[in-house]
Amino acid sequence: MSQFKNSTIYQIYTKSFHDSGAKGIGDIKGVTEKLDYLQDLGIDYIWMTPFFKSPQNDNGYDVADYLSIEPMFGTMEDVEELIKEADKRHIGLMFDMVFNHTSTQHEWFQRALQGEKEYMDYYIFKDGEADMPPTNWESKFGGNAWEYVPHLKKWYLHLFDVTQADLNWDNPKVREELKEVIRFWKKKGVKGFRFDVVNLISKPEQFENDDLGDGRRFYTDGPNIHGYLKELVGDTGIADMVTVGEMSSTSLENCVRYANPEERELSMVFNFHHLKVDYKDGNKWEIMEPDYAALKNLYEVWQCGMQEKKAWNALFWCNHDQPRAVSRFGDDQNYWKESAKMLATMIHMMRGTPYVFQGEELGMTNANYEEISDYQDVESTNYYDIMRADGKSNEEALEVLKKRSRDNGRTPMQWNTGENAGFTKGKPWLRIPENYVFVNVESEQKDADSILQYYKTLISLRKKYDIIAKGEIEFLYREHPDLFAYIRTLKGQKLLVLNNLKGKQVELAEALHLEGYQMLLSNYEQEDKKGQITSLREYESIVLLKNNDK
Ligand code: TEU
Repeated sequence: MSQFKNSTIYQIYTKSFHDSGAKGIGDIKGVTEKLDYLQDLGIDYIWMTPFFKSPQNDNGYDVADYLSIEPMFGTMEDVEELIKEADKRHIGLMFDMVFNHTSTQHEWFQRALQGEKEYMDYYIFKDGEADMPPTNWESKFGGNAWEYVPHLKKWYLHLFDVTQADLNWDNPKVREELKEVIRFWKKKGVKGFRFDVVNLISKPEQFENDDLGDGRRFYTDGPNIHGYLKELVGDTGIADMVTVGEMSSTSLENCVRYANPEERELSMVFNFHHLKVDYKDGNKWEIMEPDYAALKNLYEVWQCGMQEKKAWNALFWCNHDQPRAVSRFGDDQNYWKESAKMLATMIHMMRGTPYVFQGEELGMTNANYEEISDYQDVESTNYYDIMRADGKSNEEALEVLKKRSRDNGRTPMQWNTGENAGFTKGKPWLRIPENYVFVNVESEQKDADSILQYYKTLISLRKKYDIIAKGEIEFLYREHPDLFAYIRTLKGQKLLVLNNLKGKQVELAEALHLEGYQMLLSNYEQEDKKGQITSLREYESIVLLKNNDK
């Protein structure tokens, strides 16, 4: 079996994990110091967000040199030490490759700015007048996606921040440079890679206005994307390592190719459709309650669609770009523990590889900031200005950020009840939510019923029962508004997973008979059910196993 199928991957947002000193910023040594915690949790791989040399306009997703370490995070020796120490604990490291764009501080871009033809071809420069961007495409962080360089009389494309210039993958030299980056880190002992927005790398031949949208339909899953991925993976010999591609606004049709072992592109993919079910009219900055029917449907379509073509999914609720799941899809006030555990059960028992984003295993919540000055993220501050210019009041704009800001997922890891939640001895770069006094590692390690202990169990079940990694999936109660249920099957064995998505009790129309089933896990005490289940309590999850009928 492919090694990643019964694995769990832990995502570290380097800047917010643990500061080994008093800088107020998480660093590489800080990760090494916490490896025992991660080993105890039972995870197999760590995906670390970028710590390469970078001006940090987008917290490291603006890379100025892929082969050197940003001093505030540490040194190359620190990285080597981390790889070695992780290896001792059977934990593999996955590094984050941001190959759609570089920082404008990167030497390639700086040389392009000096008019060196060779390096101008590394990026996407178009001729034009100062008042006429080549197309009307929008940047993902707001505003037009082109920036004018007066002395060159040219525009360059930036799908993200103006300091993140898109690379020209149609230039074979660019592709060779990026392969060298992979080879360099592979040689250092890295066990896998995460590829940032990798389905945006292949741009169209013609750049034209988008009369229907923001331009994404022209460059998402672009014309040469599968070829470029196969070349990158094949030429660097990483087809058998763990790789995951972040796929922005992608389609199932493309993902069954990206993540099908026969195509030799990637091990698995992140898609985000399920994380847009609370966007009103698809707009992230318009608040809406989650549409749970849509959520259920999306999971079903993706789980079954990927299974049908033998492609593999990454399973996740949280990452450094998303608000915290318990605040978003659960109830962090009235059913904090129950709903955090239910959300975890939902995805950990599905077909795919689960990702745990730092602090998710503690039930960390949204930040609940009251002031714009608390926010640091470039997307949040840009959109605050856009919302204000569009006529929203300060309070209204802050309400939106409270729910939608990426900083919700980036607040420092909560280690203990001490000063700064044990994250740093200095002043944290981002304000720590007040609930750290009870949402923290140390307290949850002492509590047998904690969210942390529950995650440990989920992770270990995947190792213990093959059916979780290998079983077929089929969905049950498909039209039910509140129940999210599925069955996994493997050689006559059955794993039944029932989740109540809501904070109200659900009665089953027909009692579910438990004969032959063994209770593997639940987020509630399970007193005698008298051989059947007739209802599920608020956010209740139940996992049942039935062995081969002989
Ligand atoms: O994110 C890609 C991306 O498009 C989104 O997750 C984006 O941040 C969000 O949808 C905007 O609403 C990746 C990285 O994960 C993110 O941190 C980087 O900022 C981005 O690429 C650029 O490198």
